[in-house]
Amino acid sequence: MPADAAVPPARRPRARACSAAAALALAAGLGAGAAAPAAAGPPPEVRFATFNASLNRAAPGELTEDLATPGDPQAAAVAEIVQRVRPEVLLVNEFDYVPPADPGDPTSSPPVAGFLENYLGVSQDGADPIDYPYAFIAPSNTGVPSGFDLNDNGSVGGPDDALGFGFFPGQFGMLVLSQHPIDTDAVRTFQDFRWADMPGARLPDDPATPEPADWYSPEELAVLPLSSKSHWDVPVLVDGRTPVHVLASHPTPPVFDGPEDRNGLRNADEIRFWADYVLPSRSRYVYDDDGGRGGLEPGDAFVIMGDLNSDPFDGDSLPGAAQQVLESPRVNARTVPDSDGAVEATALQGGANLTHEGDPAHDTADFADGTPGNLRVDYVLPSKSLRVTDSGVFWPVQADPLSRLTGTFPFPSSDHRLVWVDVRVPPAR
Ligand SMILES: [Ca+2]
Ligand SMILES: [Ca+2]
Ligand SMILES: [Ca+2]
Ligand SMILES: [Ca+2]
Repeated sequence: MPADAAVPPARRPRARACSAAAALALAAGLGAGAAAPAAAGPPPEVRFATFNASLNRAAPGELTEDLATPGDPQAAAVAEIVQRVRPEVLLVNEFDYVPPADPGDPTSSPPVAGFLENYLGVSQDGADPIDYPYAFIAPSNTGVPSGFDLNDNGSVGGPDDALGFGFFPGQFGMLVLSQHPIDTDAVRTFQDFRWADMPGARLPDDPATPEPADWYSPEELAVLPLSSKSHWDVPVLVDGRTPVHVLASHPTPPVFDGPEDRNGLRNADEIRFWADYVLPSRSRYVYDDDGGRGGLEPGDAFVIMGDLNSDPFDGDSLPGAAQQVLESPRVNARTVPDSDGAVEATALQGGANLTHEGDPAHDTADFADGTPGNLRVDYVLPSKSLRVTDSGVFWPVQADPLSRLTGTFPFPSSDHRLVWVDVRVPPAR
């Protein structure tokens, strides 16, 4: 096996009908999607990736501090993975939210600035630095006090009574980085959309009472959002003109609860939100944080990205939860990103992995092997209008020197692996 088997080949945008200017841009190592002029030939390929990078910390300010200078070994390993794969559009899950110093410039959020300047922008162990001129961040429900005893343990407060599990507001947030411009005015967020406002919401039941779906009181449901972090529709403009909607989220883990399964049910509805959002016939109930109604139009191109905390076959999520998006008539899920490293990990780690129904090559997270085992939980799911040309999961086999970046527990970077998909983006009409 070649030493760099886990590293995807560089994209070849317009390789078959390359203009001289585009060839020069490529030779100069520029992101051709962002830099190349419009040219005849096949539509540009764009690499989209999602990575739950575990860039969360135990207390507010810690991530800012860790990224303010080079030398945080975990952030360096995360950055090197990004530099090796070189996605043009990247969703980072588990990146603590800190408001930007300049509200109009997301890259001025201190940990974002630190990550860009001190890690991604600096060669990590010989890999080329990578620039992301465009970014999007926004507040997260994690760690925001609800004022209610949501977990019914008899006291109010703490991470499990927050609007989304977290020890402080913004912990486990999200970050979108892009080499293509972001249509900032068209971004929509769904942080405040209430779970109870979803028709047919899977509201949990308190098994100790005869009334159905009564785990949460009406007062609690009046404040409880659907999204445990946030749901974002971030349109990136490929080549500065063709919108592709990045649909970013990080549904709650379906565990850490009781027989009422409040987290499993919420996880399934957080995933369902996108299945509804991409179908005009099902999205009428949706409202965003600015009061805008509805979802995508029939012709809109999109990529659903994120750690959805649901494997289609194994683990603890509700049966069929991941299938809501995988089997959507608008989603192109035929090509499943895979890796040799995940197959090797299942063989080496055994345990629950050996009883899994899902193909181990599709796993994206290295979880405990007693339960639940390694799972496919991280997704990059393009719309059917986008043709997939290549894809993969960055999970090198142990003989690959880059295996030092993913490793074994306790992981040098994250318990999740970066998932990437290349798609052809037809120019907007
Ligand atoms: Ca409580
Ligand atoms: Ca009940
Ligand atoms: Ca494992
Ligand atoms: Ca598995």
